[in-house]
Amino acid sequence: MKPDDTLAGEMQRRGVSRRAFLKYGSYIASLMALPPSAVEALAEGLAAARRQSVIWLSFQECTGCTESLTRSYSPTLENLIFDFISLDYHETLMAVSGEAAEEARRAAMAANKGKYIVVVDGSVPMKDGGVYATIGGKTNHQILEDTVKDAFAVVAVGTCAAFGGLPKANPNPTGAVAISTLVAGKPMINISGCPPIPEAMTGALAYILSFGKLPELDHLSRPKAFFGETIHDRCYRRPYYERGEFANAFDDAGARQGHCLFKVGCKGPVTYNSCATTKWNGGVSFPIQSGHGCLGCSEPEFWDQGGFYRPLSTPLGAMGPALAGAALAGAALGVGAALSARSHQKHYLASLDKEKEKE
Ligand code: FSX
Repeated sequence: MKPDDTLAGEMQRRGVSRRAFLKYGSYIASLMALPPSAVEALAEGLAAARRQSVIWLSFQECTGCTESLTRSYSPTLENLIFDFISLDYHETLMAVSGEAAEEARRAAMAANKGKYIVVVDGSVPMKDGGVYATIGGKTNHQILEDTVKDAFAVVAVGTCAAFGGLPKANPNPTGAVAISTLVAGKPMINISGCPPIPEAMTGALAYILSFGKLPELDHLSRPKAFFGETIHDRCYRRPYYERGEFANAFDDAGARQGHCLFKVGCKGPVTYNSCATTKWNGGVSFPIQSGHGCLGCSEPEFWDQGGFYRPLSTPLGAMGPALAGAALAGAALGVGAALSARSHQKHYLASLDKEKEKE
């Protein structure tokens, strides 16, 4: 592909019609719940976008984020969009290695000064001078600082990069930190999840390509389009929750009848992500649909928050008629989801604090 080709032009050469391409743009826009006025703008912006240099840095992580991206439902335009992006450095996916790989990173930075996007997965070890993860004799911290200084924007993918994730979990032996604690003065976005949903990664990148700016973000710098609601808000099992019908074990009658998984530890009420709507593997399923509660993997500290199978608190369905009635009245007014998420989070975190005090 010539460097000045547009994305629509490249897709046309691959047999994807402009109409199909614009449809893809509309699909991304609808995934991101953009207003109708922005749908055409995103599709046209994406069609006219030129090759974007992306430098992908991998630090302390399990490579699940890259696996997630490469295992996105294939063949789709999500895959092709990454053919359009010039992925100039990615240790796992690039053909070269060693000094040639480092040279490719330096060359991409020089050729695209101020324009390239740095995608980072994994956290950075800061303890003992950062000796726990080095590449070519440089610490992760040095590589990050060096690469980010001339970048246009930084995208932290995965909970490790966004919040520290597994490497930062207690007792955090390497002094792992999130990327946002080390990057200042650059537009930055977090796409959390362990791993993140592929469409959340491609959708956010498509938005940046189309509009040249970051999408609207929440208080944790995540795109609101994918992280604006809890799993519980959109869970198809929610009617069971509201009626107080729960699985009490993974092999009981409630579980077999598809009842709510709250009592077997589902963290859906306090987890902001789009698994319940976007789903995984091309929209086939998501953990709750497969019979397992949400682990809360897109939230900070999820590894340390009291156990995957521990219930959050008393579910609304077990609150008694008066309180449950008030909550349901709230739901009818459209405020129930937010209220229940907030009250669950409050009770859950308070109960953890009490346990810590006892220890
Ligand atoms: Fe972390 Fe990603 Fe979990 Fe793994 O790169 S978010 S451990 S899926 O691989 O960083």
